[in-house]
Amino acid sequence: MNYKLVDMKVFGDERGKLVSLEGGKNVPFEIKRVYYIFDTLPEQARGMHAHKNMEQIIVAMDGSCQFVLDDGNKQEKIWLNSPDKGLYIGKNMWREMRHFSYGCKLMVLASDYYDEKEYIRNYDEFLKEVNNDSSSI
Ligand code: T46
Repeated sequence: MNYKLVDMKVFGDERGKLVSLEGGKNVPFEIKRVYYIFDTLPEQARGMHAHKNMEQIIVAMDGSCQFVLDDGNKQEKIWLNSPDKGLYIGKNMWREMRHFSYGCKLMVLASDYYDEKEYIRNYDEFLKEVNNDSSSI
């Protein structure tokens, strides 16, 4: 499974806490894009796609949600619920985000610019890609 839940180093004192993310250092790629997701709803799932090459680190800045991660052979579910945890997702991983808490805010660091052609939004196509099956449906 090409994902990892990473504990971030937290600089904390009586004033609060700070986490620093640096491309090529504790983030294992050059950061080309940052986006964030907010105003989500518990009954509305997001994701349902994979990326051909994109790597990302996702942080729940506030609230929580569940990620369902699927490499085409097995599925794992993890909760993202703390700003000191980063979910690294590499290429060819189908993801679904669901069970958002009210007020959940996700920040995402991405290894490349947005390119819709880089998405796989059809699950059968994803299975073909990961199984390296060149035959058409
Ligand atoms: C991912 C998960 C965690 C852009 O125009 N630029 C962007 O950088 C992004 C990320 C999206 N968009 C447009 C494309 C759609 O029209 O914003 C709209 C919503 O995107 P999408 O339906 O892909 O959102 P999610 O939450 O399903 O997925 C997003 C990322 O797209 C995806 O890469 O891994 O968050």
